[in-house]
Amino acid sequence: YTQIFGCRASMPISRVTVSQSLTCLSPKARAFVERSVALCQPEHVHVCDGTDSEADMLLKAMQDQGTITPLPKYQNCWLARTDPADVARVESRTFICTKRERDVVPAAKLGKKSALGNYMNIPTYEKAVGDRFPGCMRGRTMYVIAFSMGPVGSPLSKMGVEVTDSAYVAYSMRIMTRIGNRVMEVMREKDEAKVVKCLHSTGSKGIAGWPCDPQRTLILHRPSENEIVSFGSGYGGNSLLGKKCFALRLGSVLARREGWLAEHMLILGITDPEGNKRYIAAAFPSACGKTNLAMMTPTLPGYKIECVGDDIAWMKFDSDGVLRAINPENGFFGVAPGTSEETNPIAMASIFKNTVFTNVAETEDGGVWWEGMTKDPGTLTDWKGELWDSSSTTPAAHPNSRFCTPANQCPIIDPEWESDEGVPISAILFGGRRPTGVPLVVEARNWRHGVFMGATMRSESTAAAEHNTKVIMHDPFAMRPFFGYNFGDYLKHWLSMNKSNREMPKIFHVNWFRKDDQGKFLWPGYGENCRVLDWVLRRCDNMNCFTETPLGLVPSKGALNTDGLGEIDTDALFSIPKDFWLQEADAIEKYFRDEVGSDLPNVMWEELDGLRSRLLA
Ligand code: GTP
Ligand code: SPV
Ligand code: MN
Repeated sequence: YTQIFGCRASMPISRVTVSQSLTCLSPKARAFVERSVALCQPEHVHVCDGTDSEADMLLKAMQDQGTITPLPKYQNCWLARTDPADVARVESRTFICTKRERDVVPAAKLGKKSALGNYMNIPTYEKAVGDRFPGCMRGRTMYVIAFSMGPVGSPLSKMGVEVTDSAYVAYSMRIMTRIGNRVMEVMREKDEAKVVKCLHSTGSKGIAGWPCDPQRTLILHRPSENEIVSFGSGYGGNSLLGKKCFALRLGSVLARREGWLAEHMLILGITDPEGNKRYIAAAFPSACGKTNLAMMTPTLPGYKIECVGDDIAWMKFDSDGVLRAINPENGFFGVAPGTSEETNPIAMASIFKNTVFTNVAETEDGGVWWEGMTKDPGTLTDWKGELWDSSSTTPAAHPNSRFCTPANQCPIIDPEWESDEGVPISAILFGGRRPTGVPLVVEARNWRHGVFMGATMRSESTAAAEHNTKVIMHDPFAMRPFFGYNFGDYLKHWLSMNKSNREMPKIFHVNWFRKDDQGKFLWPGYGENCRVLDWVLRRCDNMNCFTETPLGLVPSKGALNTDGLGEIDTDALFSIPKDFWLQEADAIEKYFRDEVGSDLPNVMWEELDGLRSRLLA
């Protein structure tokens, strides 16, 4: 055994027991598994077939080791409590590894800490793997999960193989991706050179409770090898490697190479009162409302919303020039706090069977609870396993606690959600949490202005990553933690999408989170957001219902349907404070200069000039 991931591997596969012959894997996937076995030296290899009995085996393994407990109030629901140090993505330990730093980090930041690309060179990568993985699965089971991102066999889908020592990861991958024998079959038949290789270990010597090693956590991506290596964390985006690591970081690299888009976006279908159906994609940063919008119950009569996906969109222009989108995922890994019958009844109707809850609180009758779910939960066991009641001063559920639920349980899952060719996208929304200054909705003047809107997105930080103070952060395209390559090149790629023979979607910026002087939301949000979508659709029909502002087009007076909403301060919702926006323009200039530099396409500078001159006109 020679090199794997750049370090010496030693143990031959013949020394481990294997659940089913590795010949079920395609030759390249099999070689990857054999190299991983040699490196990690597990005692047993389990190749996941996707059957129900396998699910039972994984659940039993997790219960035996104390990772999950049953939730008897519901059908086949489970509660996992993580180590308190392993509760979210760790951006500071997440790297893209390439030969040239410039492939990852924009020119302005070469050799310095960049906010837009975390770079690691190849020797450091090889040393990091060599320090962590040899023998890391000794005495334990390695699970092998062949998975498809997107409908199995669709031309828009991609496949991967994840090896992991975590039963929680194996079980969650069954929900979040399409796995098992049928995927392996397609993998054997198709061009398997592109199969993404994912190596994961919790990095824990033991298996009791929640195995992890936060001090040594690393999440590494090697685009040139189609490889992801993750160590030390069992949580969500750190360990379910199909999700952020593959579908966004490696995905964005593949998308650029192959001429499509891999984005942190929900996809929804919306039918208007005339029966006209369109699809909208929307990028909001983590914990900023994608799942809620994707499952929204519209308050305007005659509207119907259906859900294609709540987190990731892969989009490609077809031969007719129509932008087609698929949801590469198979489940929802959604934020629990704030989810209730009032805010998201559709999620509530989806999640109380076949679901793994992570870091929520448990009720006395074996159910779950989180902040915002109901008024009076009584006495609870909080996410850390301690007694909790309404006098407690800490949250019962972790702010980034989540449900992991099969997408097909969603009562409004779109009939086309698994279509091979994807759904046609009419509009793209960008948005974030902006407590001040930013209007409810603004339409971009054209594609390049829309790209500028995406590039200049900012949002209040949330609990979905390790940031702990509430600051307004730049988060271009809601992709800041997920770019797989140089952001300047990413912008050029987006600009290059605009071709004359294509039906370019209209682009909008939305903000559900503007507050008044008392800190109260100016807009009710949730189901009422359909009023904004109603205006968006009329704009997609090119109706004359807008006025021009320095920021772009906003609804003309009375064009936003606010019937029956009660008191809404639309002036405050749409005001464009000049001083605020001149400062915003300065902040954008500084960001472009300090973070991107000469990699920024000139068009972005022109758009910034345009914004400033419109503000000063
Ligand atoms: P990730 O899964 O981390 O990518 O998050 P997400 O973008 O899917 O966010 P999600 O829909 O789970 O919402 C996160 C938080 O925002 C929840 O606490 C919601 O209650 C809150 N939220 C969502 N939509 C709205 C809205 O329209 N108005 C207000 N005020 N809050 C909202
Ligand atoms: C996000 O943080 O955007 C998520 C959760 O969707 S995670 O899967 O942990 O990335
Ligand atoms: Mn997300």
